[in-house]
Amino acid sequence: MTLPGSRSFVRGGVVFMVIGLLAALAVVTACGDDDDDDDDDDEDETTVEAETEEATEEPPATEEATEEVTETPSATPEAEEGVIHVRAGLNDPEDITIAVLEYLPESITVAVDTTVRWELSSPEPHSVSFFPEGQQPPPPGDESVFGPTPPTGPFDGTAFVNSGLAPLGPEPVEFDVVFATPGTFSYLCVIHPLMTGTVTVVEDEAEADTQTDVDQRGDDELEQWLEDGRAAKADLVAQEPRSEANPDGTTTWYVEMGATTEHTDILAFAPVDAPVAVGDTVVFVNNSLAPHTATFANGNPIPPPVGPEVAMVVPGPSPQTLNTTDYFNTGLLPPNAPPGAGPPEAVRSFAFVVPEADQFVYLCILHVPSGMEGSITAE
Ligand SMILES: [Cu+2]
Repeated sequence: MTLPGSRSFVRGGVVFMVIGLLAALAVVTACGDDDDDDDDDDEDETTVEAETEEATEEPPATEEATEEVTETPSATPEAEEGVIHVRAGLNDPEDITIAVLEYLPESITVAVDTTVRWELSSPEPHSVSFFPEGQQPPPPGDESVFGPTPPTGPFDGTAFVNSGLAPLGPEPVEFDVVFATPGTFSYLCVIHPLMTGTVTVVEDEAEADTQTDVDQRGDDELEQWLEDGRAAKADLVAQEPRSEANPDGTTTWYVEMGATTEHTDILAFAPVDAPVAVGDTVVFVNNSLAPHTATFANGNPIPPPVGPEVAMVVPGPSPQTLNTTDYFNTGLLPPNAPPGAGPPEAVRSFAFVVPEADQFVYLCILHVPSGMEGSITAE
């Protein structure tokens, strides 16, 4: 390949593939975990021994262990003095392509001097970003706020504080902010504009949420968002692909790229379960509220989800004729945002002519860690 910057492209691709593999492993591990591991270092010997004895005396039955794997992960079960845990989004443990774009719960009330600890877990990254009053956040996707700006002391609402986009690998990331000043502070995710939360800080500890309150509300909200997301995924998958007959006898097929509900992104292409023939055209259309790519790697390295290669249109603008050896990338097809009033469909679309009977496999560079991939088989 003779892409500009192809050296970093290859290196990034290799790293990304490794990360992807680790992410897959991490998901499997995380689902089977009981969330105790993170706290082991902090526990005294007595607790560890007690737990070990318990584990030895009561080995979990196989059936129970299997159930645990499909259970929705909940926040750290053990309450810690002065620390409140909040989950920053998560992917549906039963269907990784459904990303919940909410803090769980959205709003919390804490006492002065509480540490709020956000847990950012893979694969869909998020941020916890506080902008001082009067400072507008940049538009979603602005890479200048992808890096972290940790707090330099207790938070009082006057400084910009940002976890940065995380995790960019498989390991969950924790982000702590100590709240020292009463008030209500809003925060958001720099890539998901609808993902917002508030922390209300009160003097009176009796008015503050306990960890149990926070977990319960988080679980209740999560259940609702998952229900919405799973319904939207079912709709996307069940859709008959839109098609048009062309004057020359070929057909143009349309592939929906993802879907969006108020609180979730569906990171999947609508399947093209249709008799695509040699000579037909397949048009990828983004009607969702997230940017996506349609990328045919054909064995070439896939660039990392953050960086200039994502937006690189290869080998050139729409339409292109596919083959099974070259790298094709639509670049970032913009979202239909604001909802239903985004750029014209032509701007959110990219057409490929299918020249031969074969299977053509594609993915979205941004969202392949969340399983966004598909294929077209032409006969
Ligand atoms: Cu995508």
